[in-house]
Amino acid sequence: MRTWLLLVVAFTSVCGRPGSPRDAGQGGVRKREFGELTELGKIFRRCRDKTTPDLSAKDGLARCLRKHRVAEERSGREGAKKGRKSKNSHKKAVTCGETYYMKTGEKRIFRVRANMKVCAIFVHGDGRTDLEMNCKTFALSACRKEYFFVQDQTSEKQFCGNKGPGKMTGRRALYLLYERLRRRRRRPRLWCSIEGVEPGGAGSGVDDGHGASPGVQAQGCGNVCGQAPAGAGASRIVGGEEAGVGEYPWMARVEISLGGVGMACGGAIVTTTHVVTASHCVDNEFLEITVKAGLHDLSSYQENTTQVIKAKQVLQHPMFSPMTSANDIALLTLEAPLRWTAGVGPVCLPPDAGFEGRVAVVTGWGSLGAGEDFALRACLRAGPHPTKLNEVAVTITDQEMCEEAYSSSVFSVTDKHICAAASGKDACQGDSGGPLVLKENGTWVLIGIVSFGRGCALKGFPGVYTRVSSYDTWLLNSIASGAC
Ligand code: 4AZ
Repeated sequence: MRTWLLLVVAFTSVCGRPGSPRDAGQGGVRKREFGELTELGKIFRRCRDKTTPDLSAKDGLARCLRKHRVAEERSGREGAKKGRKSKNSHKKAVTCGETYYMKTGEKRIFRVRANMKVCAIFVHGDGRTDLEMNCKTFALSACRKEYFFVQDQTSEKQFCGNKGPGKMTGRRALYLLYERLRRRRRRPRLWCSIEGVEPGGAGSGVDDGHGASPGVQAQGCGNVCGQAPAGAGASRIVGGEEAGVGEYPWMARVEISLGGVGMACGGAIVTTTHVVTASHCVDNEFLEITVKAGLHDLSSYQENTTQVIKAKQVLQHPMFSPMTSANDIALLTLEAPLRWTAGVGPVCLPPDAGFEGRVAVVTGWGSLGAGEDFALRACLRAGPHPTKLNEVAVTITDQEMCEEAYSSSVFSVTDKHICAAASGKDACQGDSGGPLVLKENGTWVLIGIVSFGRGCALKGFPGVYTRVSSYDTWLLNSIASGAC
């Protein structure tokens, strides 16, 4: 972690994680917090997580819902429509409680009528079709009165008031739930079209209607990813400095040993058994890899908070090129699961968005100063390395400018990279594999993995990171189902 002014300011606050869904109290009767799931929402989530969205599991979701009496309510009008061919049969209103498998070109309408109390539907692409949802009309009462709940295979979000979901594309499945909790004066206005379209590779994650969607998480994990103590990151953007203890719970130290020689890289925890790092850090089949989570100070080992687990599998991206550094991403599978604690937790995978001009944070135990020579991708080099985890705030640069800066380099920058820079601040030797994160709608998402760069904090040469959103699908497919 290179900083121009080496301002290493001790930051002593050991923060808890207020508001984290993981910390939500259990049992007893208490008011539902904003955004927290209702009982129905929880059943809904359970049904989603239990059911794989392949066609062999056809109707599994609907059956699960019926078992929990969620799909019972079918208004006479909607029920009567079932099976009847409408004049406009490609553009049909949905029936509450149904599961739909949509072909390309098919369209359904989810709308809320004034007398509706609850309505849940499941929509899947038929395997060769992506789903697009567009809510053209959205005006509900306050969340304590009614809400619209949208899940896809990896994320979920609740909407109420006038803030509906934005246009959502590239979904393989959508689970929609409207629920009226108490009387409301306002007539609900909710009209969403769901359309089957040719797969187009757009990102996943439920959109909040503000452009980019929040983070993506492995299926069935609930919303535990991307939670950090309040105040983490952005407030302390002056030079690089020591991170707070437990400030970045997804930060992992990846220790690599080859025939007794040790190196270290950074890594990002994404599930209890998976850590994302750079492929160049683990590019040898004889490595022994140990992951340390919850670690802060390398010089005073924190036995109580640090979890040390060996990696049992290393999955390098199949198209990784050590020559050009293309596809510099790898997924480590741990021998045993990590325990989520205040200082150890997962980061979310990112939505597919640009991020240019946004401020992000990179963390690591890498070098505090480096020469201007082209930084080869050794994970740990001699030189001043901090013993405490450092953080640095950097701005995502213009993509074209970065591609141009590295155009004559063998390590070329493509749209599968993301670049970040700030005057006198950068990732450096030893930071490789570490996370570049930013906070998206209250959730921290992993937008980059430290990959390479010319020197460190060298003017005109931003730090280059593997663009994680380009690998969301690869990661999600590589994370064994059930891992969370
Ligand atoms: C490295 O060798 C390294 N300034 C990481 C990041 C950068 C340079 C070198 C970017 O691990």
